[in-house]
Amino acid sequence: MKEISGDLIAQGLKFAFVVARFNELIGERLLEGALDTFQRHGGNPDDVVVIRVPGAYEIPLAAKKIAGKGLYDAVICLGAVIRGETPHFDYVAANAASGISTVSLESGIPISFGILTTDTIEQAIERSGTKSGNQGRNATLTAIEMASLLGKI
Ligand code: INI
Repeated sequence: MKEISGDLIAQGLKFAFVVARFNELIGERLLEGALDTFQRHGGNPDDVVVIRVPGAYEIPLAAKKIAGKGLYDAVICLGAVIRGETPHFDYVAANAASGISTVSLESGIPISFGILTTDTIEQAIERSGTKSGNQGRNATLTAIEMASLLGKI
């Protein structure tokens, strides 16, 4: 039996981080956790580009453009979509999720989903560096593992 799995070594990997400015406070915490995780796993800050977009809805287009350059091993998408009183949340969250998955399949590189979709700002704070961890870290770890895995398959 042959088994293949990715490792968690970021040394030599080039990553793009696409961050939504909407709910900026949360986005910056996610980015902080993401960059710290990249470096703690051996990644070099010189191998990183950070791209800022207005909101989560715009993330897939920017991810597609940067993935298409062929310069990066993975793209990490970061942001927070927080439910309001209208169905706007559903459209923004659904477009971000399906757009990111489409871009990943089309580009052939890992595009990880580090976008929080929460009912309240408190839930977003909990998932961006307080009691429920930091989704930016998880998304970065996933991207490191997937970039490594794709290199081995
Ligand atoms: N964008 C977000 O990133 N998070 C949100 O919670 C959000 N809400 O709730 O409206 C949001 N809206 C903006 C959207 O992403 C687009 O920037 C806008 O619709 C223009 O295309």
